[in-house]
Amino acid sequence: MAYVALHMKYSVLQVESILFKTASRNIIPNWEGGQYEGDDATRFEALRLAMELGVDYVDIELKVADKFISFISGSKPDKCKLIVSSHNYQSTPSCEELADLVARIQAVGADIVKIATTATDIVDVSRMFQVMVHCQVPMIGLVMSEKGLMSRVLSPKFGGYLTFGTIDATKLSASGQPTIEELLDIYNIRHIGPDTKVLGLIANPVKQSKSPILHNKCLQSVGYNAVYLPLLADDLARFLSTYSSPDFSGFSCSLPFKVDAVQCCHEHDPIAKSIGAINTIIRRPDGKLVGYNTDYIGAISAIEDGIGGPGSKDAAVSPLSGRLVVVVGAGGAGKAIAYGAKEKGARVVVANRTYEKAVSLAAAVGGHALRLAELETFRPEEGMILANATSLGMYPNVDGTPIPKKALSFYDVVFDVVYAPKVTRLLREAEESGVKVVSGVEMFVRQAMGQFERFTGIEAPESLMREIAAKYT
Ligand code: SKM
Repeated sequence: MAYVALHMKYSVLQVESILFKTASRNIIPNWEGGQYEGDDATRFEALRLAMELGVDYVDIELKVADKFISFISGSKPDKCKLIVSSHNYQSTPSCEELADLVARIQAVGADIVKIATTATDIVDVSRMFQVMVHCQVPMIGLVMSEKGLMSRVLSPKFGGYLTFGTIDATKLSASGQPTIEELLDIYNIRHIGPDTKVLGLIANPVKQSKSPILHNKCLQSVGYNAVYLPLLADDLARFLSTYSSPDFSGFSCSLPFKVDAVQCCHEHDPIAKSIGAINTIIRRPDGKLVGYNTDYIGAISAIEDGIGGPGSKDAAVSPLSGRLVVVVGAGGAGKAIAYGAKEKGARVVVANRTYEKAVSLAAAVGGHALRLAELETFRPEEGMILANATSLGMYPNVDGTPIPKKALSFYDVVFDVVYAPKVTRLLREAEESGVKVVSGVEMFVRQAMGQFERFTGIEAPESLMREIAAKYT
């Protein structure tokens, strides 16, 4: 058996002893989108045998449910529940179509309705939630693909009968399936219920992020009833207007949405407004979205501590004061660092692939703009500080770097916002060139502390955060 179903009311041991389906996706027939090419007679026999051997559930597709029910003709033991399922590997239909499907599945005599659709956009999952909360019979509603992950983790919140987790991450029975370990240890699924608040990182891509593991472990440590999800979105405004209930109470926001987030929020913290980028969104009880920027303090304090020596961050004068800071990237993170460097009295140079964006950010902080190619020879003075605020070098494109290695020796300190991997190509080459480096992990932890406090109103457990960041980055 390649996966087990996690029944909300069962203990782990009980769950693992349930033979839920005779195999994985390869027993779903090819006409239902699976890989099973055999005949129904053989499959029906296997399911009947499983029933006789005492399984708790059998799962049969709606298209052949009538045929299967006549085949077993009243011989189903009382304890065995019949799940009747429908799979859609292309899309998620409208609420009306889903409700109609529920009614058709109920009509054939299912004990449990199961519908698995596919998310082409994360907002598709909301339709499954709507149908699940209104369903009068036990229902399993799952939305496949990475964009559908929410449907699997939030199943207990929206009244789902059970959810699926794979035992082995390399053997998924459907796309987007988390592992049992992730469901239990990271998402703490046994504690998710109707009142659980939903937090998460809205980004694209999002898989590389360590925020879910970091925030979930910290939420658990303080006993706060919330779960933090990776939210792979295509459009920030569409996401926020779809998941607009008070329970969707806070979000981190990363590439490529930090600048769009400014338009999406009703109110802004003054610093976030001046920066023009937001990495934290809080939904107030009145429904209004308020935007903050915790990147700024996270990055700048990490760089100040990294520079060290006299004039450290606690001194009246920042160690950045009077220094030349070269910021590569003019997106959300670039804006936060350029703004912060200027606030600390540094002179700022901005280099960016799209030169016009470098010009506009440089103008906003009273600095100068460079083309990316100019970094190779740019050396107006000694003691410069380089901050990479692009995603170059981030998983999976770990070979990327914003500047040729030979130019790194022009700098005293090199900082990278990328923290996955912990040692990026930029940081490795800087170290090889004898330059002091400041890891993105420092900024990651510090910006997350600010977010955690806004999400929960509770002081962030800093040492636990550092422990988790050290273990998982
Ligand atoms: O600003 C942060 C964001 O809050 C979380 C994050 C991540 O999880 O990778 C990266 C940064 O953009």
